Amino acid sequence: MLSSETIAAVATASGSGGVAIVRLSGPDAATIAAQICAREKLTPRHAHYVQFYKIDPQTEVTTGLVIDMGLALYFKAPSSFTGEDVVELHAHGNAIVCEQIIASACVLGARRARAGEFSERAFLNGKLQLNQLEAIADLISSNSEQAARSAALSMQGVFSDEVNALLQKLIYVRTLLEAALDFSDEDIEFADHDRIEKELRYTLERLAEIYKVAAEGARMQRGVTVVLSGAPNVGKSSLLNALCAEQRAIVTPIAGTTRDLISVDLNINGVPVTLVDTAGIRSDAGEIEREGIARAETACAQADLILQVLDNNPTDIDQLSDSDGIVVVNKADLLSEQASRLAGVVYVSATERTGLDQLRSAIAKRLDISSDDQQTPFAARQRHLDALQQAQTAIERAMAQLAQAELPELIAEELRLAQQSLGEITGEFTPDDLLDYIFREFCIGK
Ligand SMILES: Nc1nc2c(ncn2[C@@H]2O[C@H](COP(=O)(O)OP(=O)(O)O)[C@@H](O)[C@H]2O)c(=O)[nH]1
Ligand SMILES: [Mg+2]
Repeated sequence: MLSSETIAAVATASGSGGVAIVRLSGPDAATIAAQICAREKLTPRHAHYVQFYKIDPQTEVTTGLVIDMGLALYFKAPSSFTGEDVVELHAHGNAIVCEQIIASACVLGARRARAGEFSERAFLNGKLQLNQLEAIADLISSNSEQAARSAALSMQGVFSDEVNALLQKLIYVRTLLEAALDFSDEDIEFADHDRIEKELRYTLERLAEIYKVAAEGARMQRGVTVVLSGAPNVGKSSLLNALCAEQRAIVTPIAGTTRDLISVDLNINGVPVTLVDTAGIRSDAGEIEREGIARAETACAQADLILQVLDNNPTDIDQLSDSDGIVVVNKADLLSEQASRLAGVVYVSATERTGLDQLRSAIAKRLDISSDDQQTPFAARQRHLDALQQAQTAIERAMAQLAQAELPELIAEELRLAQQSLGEITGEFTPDDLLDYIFREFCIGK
């Protein structure tokens, strides 16, 4: 499905820089670019050192005015990112220069690209699968080395290969069921029954493994949220300041100082962590503080992990359970040497900055953040996780029906649904409005 329109946009980040790239894609990309560069034609995969000329909007020919000098690179269809004719014009990194080049391209019949339109064309022309394009977007926005590495894996197709292997399995089982349908009066023959069951069981196991890796990858992309919770004045804000080595939150000896949520971005073992400071929870608070407490409660409900902060006199330590997160006793500097220390509790002093490394390792351990030598998970998004889960439920239903010797048609229908869910990940069965939604999230020029 090649588009008839040629689109243009700046592919590089906005702002000033050494180089900026204007990208053209579509049937007229090469002729439009050649006119801007005042060349007869461009040779594919050849770096032309050229001058970019301004095109007159009235006469639609060159004004002879040089906008900039740079390189023109022509990627002939289908060997390009979009699968169409693509030309990259490498100019100097200035918004006004780029704008004049794009305006000239538009005079010659191009139009400005919409957000994500280059990626959309790459997808529609079968250059990359949907989740690979999403991985490019994730790579561009990743903010830790691990997130970038996992996005690069998905971009290379590691995730789609896994999904496609599962799809092949489901198709195979469906052919076994089709064969059984030919003898529709009888039950599925015993030999086939066993084979189908074995295959489905295997598929479910693989699905669970892939889900685990994808969930880890998804968390790495979005980062994790860790919330500081506890009574007023235990030193939550001080701890946030100590962990980010900045005075981000106001600290006073007055209970109820923090009202709004304050968050800082940290990096723990290569994973982006958003640490959120909250209002201390107490019952006799005024109106503003009550709103702060409500926000604190919401933050805790949405957190990946909660740090329960207590001060040096932790009377209520026994009431906290494992599910409450990590118990952190602050103001350890006020504890006497002889004071007993509980196992499983992290002792820190925000003001003396002691115990912070132990706290960081406890956070990493609790979040199961993989260390460098472990296998890097591939990047995934929530919609991929949802699709994996839907496929899993459909296969489970199919297995239950198989066990009850239901009609092969019913089992086949469940497997068709599972296949459809998995197909949504790679874009094979993705409704148009979802595609639209996904690509419009991308930025212009991508
Ligand atoms: N001695 C000692 N005092 C601390 C420590 N951390 C915080 N404080 C003090 O405890 C008071 C309350 O601290 P703050 O961070 O505002 O507590 P929050 O209400 O839980 O946010 C302030 O006077 C801090 O200086 C600590 O590790 N040791
Ligand atoms: Mg505070």
